Amino acid sequence: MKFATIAIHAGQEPDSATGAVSVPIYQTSTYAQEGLGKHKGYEYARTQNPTRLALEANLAALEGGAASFAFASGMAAIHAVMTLLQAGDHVVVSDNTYGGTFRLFDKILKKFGLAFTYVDAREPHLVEEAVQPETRMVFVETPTNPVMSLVDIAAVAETTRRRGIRLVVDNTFMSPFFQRPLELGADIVAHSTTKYLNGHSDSIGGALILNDKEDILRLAFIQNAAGAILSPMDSWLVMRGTKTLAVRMRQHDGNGRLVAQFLAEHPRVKKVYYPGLKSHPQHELAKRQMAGFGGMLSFETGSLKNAKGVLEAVRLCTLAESLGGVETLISHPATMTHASVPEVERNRLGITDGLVRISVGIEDAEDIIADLDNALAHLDR
Ligand code: P1T
Repeated sequence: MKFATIAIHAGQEPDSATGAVSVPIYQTSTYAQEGLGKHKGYEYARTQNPTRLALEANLAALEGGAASFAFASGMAAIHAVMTLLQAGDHVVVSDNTYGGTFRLFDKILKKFGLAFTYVDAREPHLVEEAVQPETRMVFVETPTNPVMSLVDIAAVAETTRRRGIRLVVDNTFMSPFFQRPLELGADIVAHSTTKYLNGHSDSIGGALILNDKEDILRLAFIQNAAGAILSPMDSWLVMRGTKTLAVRMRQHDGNGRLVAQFLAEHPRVKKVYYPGLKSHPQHELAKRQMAGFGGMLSFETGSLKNAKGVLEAVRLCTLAESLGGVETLISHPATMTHASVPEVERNRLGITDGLVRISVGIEDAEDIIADLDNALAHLDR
């Protein structure tokens, strides 16, 4: 079956008790047992919940994995995957990630004896060169948040496979509709379901999807033992989201291309970061690795004053953190999503005070462009 069909049907069996076509929200903490050790496979809702299990089956099918685990947030999912490791282990990380991911690694996990090396993962050989005898994982985002750099997943997977270490790919920006890292050789896919998978800016969640039998058992244990599970209500919301993932992603992509092109031609915009533009240095890799370019882009206005000018002049675009919802969101990475990255490092990565990020929504593209056109008109050249 093809993607849109899987999105609507995987994990979505009619409810066994009533035939309800929409998986019910099993809002319960526990399950009655018939006798000691006699139950229907459900004991306690941190461990098993039918609504969460339905979502997990859905997400596993969409990413082409054998199993999936849903967590209370994207950060909870990323934290869970890191607890596959132990003190003394080393991780190679793409130097540009969501600021919260860097914060988790740098401010929390380092204290527990994990070591991290950040590399420009646009160059697969730099990943290979950073691998040490203690390296147990490579963690990358592609495209990266917010400067839209790509990592060649197949090339990095060649290294990780040969060295016997895990490759974890945060696939939040593309969603499985445009990119399926497991098929390219990654071992584990991480998501903030808060974004495209849910798609309506009304739920926080995260997920991991993978194939390896032993890691599946380990993550099932971690999910239950550490307990950062996704609630039944949020599981239901994300399932409702994935049913329309295909149609939404097509529209995000169509609008993203139009907005990127508009910005690229605008005399007051210094630079646009969007993998769908021919000017993107990794445009060829984007075409090979992704089935579309999506709705995320950033652009350089040249100064904090200009960035502030745009962010405060827009009317349709909403100034807010987050991304991947139906509505267009606009943000300032340097002071919002990436404030925890040191300034020197931010500037090196291109996360300047003049950088503005847009999560292009699925409104009519003409309206988004008109709003940006109006906001940009006020800027200094
Ligand atoms: O917010 P949460 O659901 O915990 O997900 C964290 C996360 C993980 N990975 C990526 C690539 C992300 O972009 C995020 C969250 N990002 C934002 C809130 C943002 O505005 O960029």
